Amino acid sequence: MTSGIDYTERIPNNVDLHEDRRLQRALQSWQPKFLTWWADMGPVHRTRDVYLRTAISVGREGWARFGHVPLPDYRWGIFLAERDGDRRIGFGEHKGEPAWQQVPGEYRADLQRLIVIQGDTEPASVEQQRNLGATAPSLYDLRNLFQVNVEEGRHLWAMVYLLHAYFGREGRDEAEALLQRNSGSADSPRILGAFNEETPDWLSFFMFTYFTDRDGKYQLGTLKESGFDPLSRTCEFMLKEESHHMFVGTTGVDRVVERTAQLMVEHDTDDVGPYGGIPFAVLQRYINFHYSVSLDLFGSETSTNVANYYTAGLKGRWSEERRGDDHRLTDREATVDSFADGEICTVEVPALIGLNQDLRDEYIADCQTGVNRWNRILAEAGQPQRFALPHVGFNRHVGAFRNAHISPSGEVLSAEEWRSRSRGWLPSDVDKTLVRSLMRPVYERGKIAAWLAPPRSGINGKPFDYEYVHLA
Ligand code: BYC
Repeated sequence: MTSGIDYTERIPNNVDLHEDRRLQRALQSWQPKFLTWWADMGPVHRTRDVYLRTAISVGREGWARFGHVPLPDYRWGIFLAERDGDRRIGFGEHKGEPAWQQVPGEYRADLQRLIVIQGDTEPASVEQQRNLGATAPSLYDLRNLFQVNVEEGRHLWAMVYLLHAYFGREGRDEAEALLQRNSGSADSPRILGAFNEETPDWLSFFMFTYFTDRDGKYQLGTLKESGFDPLSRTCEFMLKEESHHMFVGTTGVDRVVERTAQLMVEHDTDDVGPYGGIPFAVLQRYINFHYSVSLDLFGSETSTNVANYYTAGLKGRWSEERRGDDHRLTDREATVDSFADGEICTVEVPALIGLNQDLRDEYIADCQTGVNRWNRILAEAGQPQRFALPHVGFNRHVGAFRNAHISPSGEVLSAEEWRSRSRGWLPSDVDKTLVRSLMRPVYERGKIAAWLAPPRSGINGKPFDYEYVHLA
């Protein structure tokens, strides 16, 4: 395998695809279906070209090229991080054995399922975001949206490559199904809940890229540890691309908060809606929604699935290498959240079955850093309000709290209390209407919508007023 990528090939790749004609033919027959899906379900907004980053190498020193590309000409390809011939499995009952280059028969079904679930989220997010181009707040933001979209498309390619290369007929069928399920479809929805929610406005987009893409970061981080080396290597490279998606979310919400704080100071009021901003309380309700929906993506606090994945060496922990234990966990215990007899409590469980919460806790700590940033922006503007992550049991549909009614501050409520009070904690129709009313497109170079501040710097050293997108 080479670290450079040959763009003269029909499917650019660094996996020596030309040496396996059958696999190459199978992927070449999937390629037009992908392009049809992109045309039907991908970005609706017409552009002449977009200033995009394209991967050209997986090496440490420089892996991307920037340039204006017509979206339909974007070259999706297959890129795996370089192979470490000495890599060994770092956890579970196969700890210390050489990493697998082929799928072990006994783990085939589990691995396929993990890859399908991961693969399903990638096109789902493109579908969720397909109409956002019509209301972009600036050309800079429009470019970032398309960058995220093309990379999610590439992450789908990454999973489809694994399915085709290692899972035979069933893998090929699953690759087809990834294009047939659709976000929000009544008959054939996407697998995980958050990927069937709407992303109807740019505030939702920034929240999604902050909270939901961050689940992607953590899940990919655990799959990067996998004993199945091709999965590990593809996730390692995906994580490089993923960091830009986090950046879009983090700085996107920063800029909304900055503008809201400016308007609060200027007009001496919390109610900045009439001045073209998004009020603090609305932002808090969007945080509540996107955070709680994203927590559901970690599965249950106790899960035999995750115990089996770990023991088998398929899915590790976040920063597995840095953990100071035996990396097998067979005789360890962990404390996880629970809800029993109408009370929020914790229980001791075997550490292996508590691993979903282990990952979720890492994620929560990371989410808190964003809240701290946004609160600093408010403090610097001299405003007393502070954002907070809601209680982990708030608005949950998966896991220990799925049948509980819990307020953002962690109060246990009756179903009736929840019905009357939850409207104040989740985005209401009035909030959504207000946010949508602000979503008027701004396509003029260097201009920006009134509800968010411009970015501190542009992309790849370009100024904010660079022509990031040429419209059709
Ligand atoms: N919705 O044992 P349990 C990303 C199912 S995001 C619907 O508690 P487990 C991205 C579960 O499948 C990262 N169903 O959970 C972000 C199981 O079904 P089966 C995506 C759910 O299995 C933005 C049953 O309930 N990658 O990359 O330990 C843009 C019992 O589940 C949900 C991954 O998630 C749900 N929320 O963990 C673009 C990594 N939760 O098997 C991209 C791969 C659970 O009984 N997936 N269920 O039929 C996994 O590691 C695990 O499957 C999960 C669930 C963490 C999702």
